[in-house]
Amino acid sequence: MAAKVPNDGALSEKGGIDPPNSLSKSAAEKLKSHRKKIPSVSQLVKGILAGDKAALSQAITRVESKARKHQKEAKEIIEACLPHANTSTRIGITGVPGVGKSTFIEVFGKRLTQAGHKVAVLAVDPSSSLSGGSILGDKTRMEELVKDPNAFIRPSASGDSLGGVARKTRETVILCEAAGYDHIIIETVGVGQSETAVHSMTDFFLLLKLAGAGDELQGIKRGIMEMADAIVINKADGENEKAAKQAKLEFNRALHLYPTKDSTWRPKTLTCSALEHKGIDKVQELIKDYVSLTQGNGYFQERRNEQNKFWLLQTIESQLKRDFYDHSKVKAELEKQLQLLSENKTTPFEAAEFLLTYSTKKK
Ligand SMILES: Nc1nc2c(ncn2[C@@H]2O[C@H](COP(=O)(O)OP(=O)(O)O)[C@@H](O)[C@H]2O)c(=O)[nH]1
Ligand SMILES: [Mg+2]
Repeated sequence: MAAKVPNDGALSEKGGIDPPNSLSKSAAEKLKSHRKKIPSVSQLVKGILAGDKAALSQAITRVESKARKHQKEAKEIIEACLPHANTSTRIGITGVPGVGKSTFIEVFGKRLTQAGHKVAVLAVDPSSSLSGGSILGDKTRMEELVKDPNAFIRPSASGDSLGGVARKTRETVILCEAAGYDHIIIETVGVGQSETAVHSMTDFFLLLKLAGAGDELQGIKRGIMEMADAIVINKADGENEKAAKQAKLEFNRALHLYPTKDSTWRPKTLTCSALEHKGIDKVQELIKDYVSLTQGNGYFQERRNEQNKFWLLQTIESQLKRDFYDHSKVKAELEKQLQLLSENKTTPFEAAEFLLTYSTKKK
């Protein structure tokens, strides 16, 4: 084989062994990245507004980056995109692993793009820093959508706190909207408080469920029923169809126990089979009905305003907290106060007050 290579003399000196794959690959990538010019903020903004997926991806990477330089750039990009944002229907989808979220999003997303829409799929999954992004693995289940020029799928941002992940996702939504995506689907597996986070950044919240053995209402996290604008029982196919219909009735009954929402929308229950593409059209119609109702009565905008207010306060709180604990003097004094506390020489309240005065002093 080596004889076919024209300059095999040089090769045979190495005993005919190919250079290690990983080495040559990383070396090639290094070379490539040196040659490729890093796009400027204005280039990225221009790309995003033109709907260029590569520019969008690169901008999101800046949003997700911890480097100060990138964070500054991200801020500029977001600012430039903001006037073009706020244009989409934001849909939150939650449900336990295996319920069929990815399969559902694949079919639902396809329907939307076929109707001329542009769909972005994002995820809030605080656990994904361990698994490397839940959607990443799911991309195989979204085979069609991944290839669709009118769909954009982004694995969840990793982060050490839900607040951090949620912020990045919210900023990513702005960029996606500026890039022309008129439907943003945000998926969560419901770890910790992630449902609440997704609920507070979406217009419509959909809970995917499975028909169980008569205990459908058990094991459902408190508050989720209240958040849901629709409960959709998936896998309503084959032998499961009857149980799904039964579950639908039960959920419907349960939903009626909740007070009417500010939106005046009555949460609905549906059944579907993402696998057999059945009932997805009904879900699509339902969301359309919801949007036209809430846009008509002003609730749609009101809720977004409320969400903005929530995130503003949330951001202040987390920033204050971080500044406090990052304060060099606080760090040292905290240890001392904890020691005093253990010796019964102070009270938690006195110690807290003492420490809080430090955070207002200069570092
Ligand atoms: N029978 C049936 N299986 C489904 C349906 N939707 C999804 N599945 C299957 O359920 C499994 C989990 O689906 P997936 O979309 O990955 O769930 P996720 O973890 O919620 O994203 C896969 O094996 C799917 O093929 C459905 O409507 N009917
Ligand atoms: Mg999935």
